[in-house]
Amino acid sequence: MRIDIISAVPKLLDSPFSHSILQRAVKNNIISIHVHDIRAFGLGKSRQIDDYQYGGGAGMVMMIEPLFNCIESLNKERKYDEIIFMTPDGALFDQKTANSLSLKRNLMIICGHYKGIDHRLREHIITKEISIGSYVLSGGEIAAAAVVDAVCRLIPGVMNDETSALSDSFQDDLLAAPVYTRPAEFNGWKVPDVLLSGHDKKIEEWREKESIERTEKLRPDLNH
Ligand code: 6GU
Repeated sequence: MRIDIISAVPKLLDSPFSHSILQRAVKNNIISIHVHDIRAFGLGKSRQIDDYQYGGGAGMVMMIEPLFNCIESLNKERKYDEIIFMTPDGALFDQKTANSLSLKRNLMIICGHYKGIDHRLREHIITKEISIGSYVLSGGEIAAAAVVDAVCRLIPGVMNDETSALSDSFQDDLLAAPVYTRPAEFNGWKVPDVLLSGHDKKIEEWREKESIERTEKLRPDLNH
């Protein structure tokens, strides 16, 4: 999968894909992530990318031209399955969306800043709008990093058995069961006996029961 991210603050995206699982996926050519600075498409000597909004009001708006030109330069190179705009008024991102995006070949992600982007881009160019939660971030970059992480780890070959995505929380609208490692007792705090029993079926039943109980208690909104 190829992911192109358009940003006014590309430095914010230096680190998230340079470590751990995503770094390995990049090295193994399973994913490639390309960050583009909108400023390169800015207007005039000052490379302007934002302007006051029509009708007045506080806050700058990202101009249509630099973004459009940046998007078009990429569209000329390949066909994108989705052109995604990261915005707090987008559709709430969830595991289902991550699963469906993980099946695509080419994704373009646009990070908003300031008051937002000229709405004509949303009307004519953007194919999907995503929010990662009901709160406001100062830009779309951190949200984009969250989406890219959630999507990429689902691509076959990105994770090994140890990090299998199948037993993740949310994969079947259930939270994951608690996990423990050695020592079996610390400070008098014990690991549940069943996990030390070596009895696979009992362990599986215990995990399933814990999953259901934790989901009902902590996330009653999930309908498993
Ligand atoms: Cl995608 N962007 C911004 N700026 N804030 C957010 C968000 C996105 N999702 C939740 N809050």
